[in-house]
Amino acid sequence: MLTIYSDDHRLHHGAAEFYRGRLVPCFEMPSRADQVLESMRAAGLGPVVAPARFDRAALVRVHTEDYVAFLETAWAEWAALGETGDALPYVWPAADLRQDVPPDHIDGKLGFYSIDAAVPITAGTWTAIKSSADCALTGAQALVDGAASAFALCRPPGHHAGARAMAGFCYLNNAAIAAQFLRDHGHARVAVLDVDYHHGNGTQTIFYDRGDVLFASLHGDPRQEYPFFLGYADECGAGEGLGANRNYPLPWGTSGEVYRAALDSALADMARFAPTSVVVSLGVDTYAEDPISHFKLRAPDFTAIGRAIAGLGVPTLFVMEGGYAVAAIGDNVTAVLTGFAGA
Ligand code: Q9C
Ligand code: ZN
Repeated sequence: MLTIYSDDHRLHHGAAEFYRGRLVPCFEMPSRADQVLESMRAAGLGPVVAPARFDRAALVRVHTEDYVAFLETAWAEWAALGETGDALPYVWPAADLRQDVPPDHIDGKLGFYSIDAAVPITAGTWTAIKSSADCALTGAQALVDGAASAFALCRPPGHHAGARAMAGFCYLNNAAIAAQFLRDHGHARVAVLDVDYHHGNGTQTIFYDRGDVLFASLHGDPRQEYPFFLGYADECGAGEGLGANRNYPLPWGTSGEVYRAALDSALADMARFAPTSVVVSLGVDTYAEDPISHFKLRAPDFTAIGRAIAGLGVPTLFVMEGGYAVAAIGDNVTAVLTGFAGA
C-alpha cells in the first residue's frame, strides 16, 4: 500500500492546550507521525512518497474562503502583537452572541474560527497543515488513478475541523478534503468511515445535507466524551443528505467485541450506499492504553478492523487522525493496514 508522508508535520509543535483549568502539554505531538512511519517501514507495507502540491482551490471546496485565509495569516497577525508563544483562542461566539461578523482583531478571529482551545497556532502551523492536506489529496489522486488503496499519513489530524472552525488538534479537514476531491474527479458516491475514538464533528457537518457523501462514525458517546455537542445517534442527515449520516456512540469501557459489532452495522450502512470509494478517518485512540480515551481495543482488534473494511471491496483511502499512546500508535496503525492488505 502506498503511504504519503511529509516531514513538514514537524513544523507544527504546539506547547500546550487548555484542559481542566490549566495549560497541559499537547497530546498531539510530532513523535506520533514519526512512530507511524517507522512501523510502516518496518512492516514493509509498501513505498513511502512525498505529497504533490495542490492548489488551495481543493481546500475551499470544503472550507470557507475566509477560514482558509485566517489559517494562512493567523501566525503573522499574532506575531505582530509581539507575542512569541503559541496563538490560542480565549473567547467564542457561543449562545446569544453574534456569529455572523468575523472580527478584525486576531484575538477575536481565533475564537470566531474555533470550537475549543486545543488548537495552538505556531509559526509552522500553516505549512504543516497544508502539507497534511496535500498528503490526503495525493492519496485521493492515487485512487482516482486506479490504486486500490493508499494511506495518507496526515499530521496534524483533521476530522474535528468544520467548514470554518478549527478544533481538537485539527485545522484542515483532510478526510473531507479528500472525499470532496474524489467527488470532483469521477467518484459518484463516497463513503467516509470514521473510526477515531472521537466523533468526527467536522466531517459530519461538512457533508450533513448531502446525499453524495455518506458519513458513518463510531465514537465515545457525546454524553460522556469530547466533542460533547455532536455525535448522537439521532443525527441522520438533512435534506438531500437524510439517511446519509450514521452515528454509533459507544460508552466508556467499550471492548473490541462490542466495537466490532457496531463496526459491522456501520459497514452494512456503507454497503447499502454502494460507494465508489471509501475514505477512512483512521484514529487509533480507541486503544486500551490511550491516555485521553476510554475504549479497550488491542492490536488484534485493529487487525480485525482493517480486515472488515477490506470486505467492502471498494477503493479505500486511509487518512491518519488521532492516537496518543505514542509508543503503540505505529503498531496499531500498521495492524489496521496489514489487516486490510492481507484480507
Ligand atoms: N486533553 C483527535 O483525536 N481534548 N482529536 C480532549 C484531553 C480534545 C482529539 C481533552 C481531544 C481531541 C483528532
Ligand atoms: Zn480522536
